[in-house]
Amino acid sequence: MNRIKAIIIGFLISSSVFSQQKPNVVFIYVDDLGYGDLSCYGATKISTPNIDKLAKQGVRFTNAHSTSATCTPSRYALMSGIYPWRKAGTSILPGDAALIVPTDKTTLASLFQKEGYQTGIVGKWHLGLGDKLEKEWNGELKPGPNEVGFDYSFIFPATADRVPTVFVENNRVIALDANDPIQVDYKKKVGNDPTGKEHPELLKMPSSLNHGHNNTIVNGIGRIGYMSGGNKARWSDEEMPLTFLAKAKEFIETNKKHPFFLYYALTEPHVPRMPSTLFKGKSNLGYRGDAILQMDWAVGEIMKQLENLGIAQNTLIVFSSDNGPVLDDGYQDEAVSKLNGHTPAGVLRGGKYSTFEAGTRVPMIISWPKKSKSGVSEALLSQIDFMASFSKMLNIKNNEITDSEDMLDVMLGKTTKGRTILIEQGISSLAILRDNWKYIEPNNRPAIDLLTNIELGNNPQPQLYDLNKDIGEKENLASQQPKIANELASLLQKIKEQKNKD
Ligand code: NG6
Ligand code: CA
Repeated sequence: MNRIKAIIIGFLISSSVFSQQKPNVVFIYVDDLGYGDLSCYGATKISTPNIDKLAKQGVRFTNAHSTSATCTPSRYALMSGIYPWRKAGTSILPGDAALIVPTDKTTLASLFQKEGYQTGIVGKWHLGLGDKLEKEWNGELKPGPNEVGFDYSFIFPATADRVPTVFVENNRVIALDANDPIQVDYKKKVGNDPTGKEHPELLKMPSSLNHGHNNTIVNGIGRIGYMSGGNKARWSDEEMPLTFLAKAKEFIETNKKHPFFLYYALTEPHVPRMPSTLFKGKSNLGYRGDAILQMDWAVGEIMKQLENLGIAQNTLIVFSSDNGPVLDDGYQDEAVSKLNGHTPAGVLRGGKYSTFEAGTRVPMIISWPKKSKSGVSEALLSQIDFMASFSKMLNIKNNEITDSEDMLDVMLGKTTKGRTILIEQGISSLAILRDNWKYIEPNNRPAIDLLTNIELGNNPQPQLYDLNKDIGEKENLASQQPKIANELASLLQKIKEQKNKD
């Protein structure tokens, strides 16, 4: 009897020790932040002291990538561990799209949930809600984040420039008024709210010409898509990021005694850039710079809170961006005219949407004070690898994973032996990296996006760059090195043809 007792007690002690050791994870995911936008990545015209501090205590990666040069596919990959170009329907979603994350597969969130973590998402979602386009915005918006592994969710559905501009908490729009039901349409106008197109005089920030952010006006800003109703539920742009911060902190406070996984997806510095009053004009670089300062401040607030609660040592923080930078992405917000020599993409070519490096090579910092080393790592790493790496960290065998690679030791700075091969997804073409070589498949789409003035990386000829010698992708070596170019072309083809297990 005593032996059995001892075994039980021993088991309880060891499992409680284990549960104490499990780190909390705060995954901070920002929107459209470029490789050169932070002072720890070399920016001199803007200072981001809080993120710099995080970089000092953790590992700062110089060759880390989102899977894609836009938001929805990058976020899909993060959640699923599957390259988004394998799945139709994973490009930038409208605000009324149905959920694209499968509810019957392991996600980054359900991985933690199955291990007994409290899981939460606060911020931008952009992976669809409900099972079809037409939905009852006044009812339960199911399935959503809560059906794919999050115990708690406080989100806005798509992007800040897309309707509906409301918060959705655990499947329901908050501050909903039954007498003022919400309707959303992306094809035709609904209700009587003025649009930016009809009433540009009502706009506090004009839309850029030809970008089309001129449908329903909310908070003096023209949006993509039409909405009516829900007047009390609509957030203001100045308030929304502060609300997200407050909710993220509330989630941490509630779960401080329990292992938690928080996916905190900030909207900054995505358009429309309309920072809170405190930050307006602070950067001297226009609202884009101000939004970056606001974002840095929010990261600092989270770090401070973790320290004050005494859980900073055993909390793993990831900081990264969903795609590269863009200046004019729909609004006349002086992002271009007030740039003042700042280089959002740093030394890289291209930007958001691009198959050149600036499309997907983004800032990434990982810090787990108790376990990770500090320093700079040049290892090749992708956000798609979090699925396999966190599975490893949690001791979970996950057979569904195919494209994700276990990079836990790289993430913790224990080795710099990262990936050897990675696929990058621009808006209209794919590229493959193998060691120092990068091959971009030929593509007949425009070389430059006329709206954003970004070089997309498209070229009817194959492109090959030696990133060790030419990180700015200036010299196309495809005709000088046909063997390498052909090898990479067929490797890319082979990877494309691989079937996923689902
Ligand atoms: C583009 C929008 C851009 C932005 C982007 C999504 C136009 C002309 N441009 O289609 O403003 O909303 O979609 O950005 O409509 S992302 O970071 O969420 O991918
Ligand atoms: Ca984005």
